[in-house]
Amino acid sequence: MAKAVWWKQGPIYQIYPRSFFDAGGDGVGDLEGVRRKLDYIAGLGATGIWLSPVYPSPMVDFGYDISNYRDIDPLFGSLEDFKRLLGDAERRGIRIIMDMVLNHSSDRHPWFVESRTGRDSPKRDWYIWRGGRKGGRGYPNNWMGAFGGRAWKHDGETGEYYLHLFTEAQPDLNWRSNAMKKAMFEELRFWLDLGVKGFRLDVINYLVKDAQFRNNPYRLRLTFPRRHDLQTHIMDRNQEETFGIVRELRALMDQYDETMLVGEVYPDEGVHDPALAGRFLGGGDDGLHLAFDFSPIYTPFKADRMESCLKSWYEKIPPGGWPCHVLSNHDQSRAATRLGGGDDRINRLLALLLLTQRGTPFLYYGEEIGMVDGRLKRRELRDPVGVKYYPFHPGRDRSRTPMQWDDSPNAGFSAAAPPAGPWLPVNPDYRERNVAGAERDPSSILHWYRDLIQLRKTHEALHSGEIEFLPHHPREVLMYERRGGDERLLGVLNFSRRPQTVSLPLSAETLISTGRAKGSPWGKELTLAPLEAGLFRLLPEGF
Ligand code: TEU
Repeated sequence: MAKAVWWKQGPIYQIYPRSFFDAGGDGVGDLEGVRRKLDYIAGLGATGIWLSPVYPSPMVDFGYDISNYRDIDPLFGSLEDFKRLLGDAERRGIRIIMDMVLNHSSDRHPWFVESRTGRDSPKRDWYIWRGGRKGGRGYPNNWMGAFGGRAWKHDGETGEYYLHLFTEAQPDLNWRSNAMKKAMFEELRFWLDLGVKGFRLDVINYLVKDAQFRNNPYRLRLTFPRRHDLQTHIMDRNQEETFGIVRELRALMDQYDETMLVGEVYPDEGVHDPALAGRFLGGGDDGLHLAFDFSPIYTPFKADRMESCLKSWYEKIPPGGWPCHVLSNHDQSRAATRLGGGDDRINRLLALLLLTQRGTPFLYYGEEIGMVDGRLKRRELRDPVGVKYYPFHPGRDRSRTPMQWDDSPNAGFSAAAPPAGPWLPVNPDYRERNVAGAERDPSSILHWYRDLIQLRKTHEALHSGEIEFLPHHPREVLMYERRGGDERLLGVLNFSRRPQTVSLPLSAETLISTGRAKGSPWGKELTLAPLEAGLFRLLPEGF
């Protein structure tokens, strides 16, 4: 049987290290904590881990503001801890990819400290500096920061503005500077030489900005008052030159074995843009290996909507390219809340959807036990977005609450005693929803995930096969065929809360289903229970 390379096989498990497991007992998760849970991750069947940033950082944006690209923040451990984690993961067949923030650094990064010393600093053009309009007092243009206010900060010392598309503690790097690019590529090499197998590239489509710094046009939106979302970001993102840099990044990766780049391609808030994500895959072998299309995150829980969303994503994958899928991450409301409303039947359906599509599935820690969003009080908020926009925007802390390991205090995440406790409150539902309890219960959602991942691994049709969506069935049902090796498998998902009957192209037997026993045979008609999701093997003609 054809074996898929690790990053095509997946799933890749995203860990937000602050919230995974706190081995040090200070209330914040750490690398040693991740290392101790490797058996759990291996048991799940993940082939890779994506670690959200663990580099030294003032933590204004919880690590997405890097002040040193070559080390580990003491909060998470040391470089030695990292190497130990890497080695132990590798022994279990798990690769590690780092989160890499190329668009901006922290304002405490020595590069920026040097850049801001004067207009003639040798690193001045490593960042984006502009004089003001109207005699120097007006902002250089109308660009807004994603985390509030203008994207320009006036610097008293040199009288110019620097660009920061996120907080002012995150100055944007200038990717038109070859010296900066060269230095940054060396930072990537540092990790590749250590044995890291790739990177998740933060806001990769933001790297290059309009050469003339023209204004963004405005768009109409009836949403919460983030002025940033009232602009169409055609000037501060998605510039043609970015694709050239992506090709160079790919060429660097190609010097190392089995490495992978996955790009966060961030569209205008709420906009479906699979075409944009697809462009980052280049011709299939000269762009990123994978790119996130966030359309499913903006899609409601409806079979027909999900189908058109997935289809349009597949259409944008270049020949030789490879799709990936994501339902939850550290920025968004968890799918279990957003789509599932806490209903485990929906969580199981989503798991089957994610793990039986064509392309690499990404799992966000806790998704496999159906963790839901935390509900935080104002004083508990830590995320700069939540703090700034309270109560209009919930911020991102809700999807970053500690992993729920067991029903002991702090959900077994940390031994930190009150009043300190975990850095974010544990969701009180941990008493019923936790790994230890799910392990003991063979009918738990955790076992459902494991079984699906196992199936994905052992069926070529699932991990490497083609996909085709089948027409002619009730609108509430999503039905697709996966074909590979000599097998034809059928995913049938009832998105409605009513029974639904579908006709199958051939008789089938059950591989796995929320509604019926494994192996049970079916004629050409299948009646699904409410919210049932199943995977069926089509039997040869005549059965
Ligand atoms: O996210 C990009 C981004 O634009 C989102 O943070 C978005 O603004 C947010 O979800 C509010 O709607 C990436 C990282 O994933 C995020 O964690 C970082 O904060 C951000 O870049 C800056 O590095």
